[in-house]
Amino acid sequence: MELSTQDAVLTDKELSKENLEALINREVLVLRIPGFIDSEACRVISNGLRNHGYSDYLNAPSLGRIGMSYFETARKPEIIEHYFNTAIQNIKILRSACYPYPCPIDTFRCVMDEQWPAGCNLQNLYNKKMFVGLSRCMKPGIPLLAHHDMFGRHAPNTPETDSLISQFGVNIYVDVPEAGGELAIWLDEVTDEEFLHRRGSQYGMSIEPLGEPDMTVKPENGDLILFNARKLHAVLAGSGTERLTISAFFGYRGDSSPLSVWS
Ligand SMILES: O=C(O)CCC(=O)C(=O)O
Ligand SMILES: [Fe+2]
Repeated sequence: MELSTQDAVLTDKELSKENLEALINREVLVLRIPGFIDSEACRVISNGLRNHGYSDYLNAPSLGRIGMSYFETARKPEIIEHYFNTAIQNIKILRSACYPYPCPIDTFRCVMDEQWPAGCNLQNLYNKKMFVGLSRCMKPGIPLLAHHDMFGRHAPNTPETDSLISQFGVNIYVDVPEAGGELAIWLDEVTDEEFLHRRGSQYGMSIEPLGEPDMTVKPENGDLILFNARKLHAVLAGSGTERLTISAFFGYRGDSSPLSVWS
């Protein structure tokens, strides 16, 4: 394990119970596994994703995605229904876009299950399976606005969100621009009420007024990066090429409970 206390990034060769605990116990802010997928897999998978094609988020203009984020449902019953109706189909779409490589989020789910004593499951909600493995495409010059990720906002008063102790962002970087595209993190944790107030009518907060981020991580192709999604975070604009990732969240509900994954 190689730990730089200055920026609180733990870089390791593989996911393990120990490095997951370091992240969960807030000893580190970011856990990075370089080479989670190799460069040939990155090339084949990014071609497969591009060939499938991206469509825009329902509520975040100019941000492309394959699959759907539960964040897009915005508590609207018809969109929630659509999310669940397409969840398994979207998992299969991701798999076929990655073929002949395994979809890296499937591999991630297996490794999490292998390493965490209580295992790791696909998240259930309203007695239905959620989707996992959202692929995002960010165009050059356009940042992902600052936000935190709160499952509870989108599914309030459910046992699945009430039991959540913490929520982590998971990203596998399949094609990242040479310049820009950093994951920026601020140490602040704001209440969801404050966040919703400060973001106004945008899906997130503008980055500049927040001042310098407390840390930035520049992802490399093939990296798996996990971080505390309750911290304010953003993606800085990249230059030249699109930035392609496959993403998820994982939830922690105590040492003897299974971890869970969803998008
Ligand atoms: O693409 C990234 O580096 C992070 C995106 C993000 O906001 C998330 O995964 O929660
Ligand atoms: Fe996020």
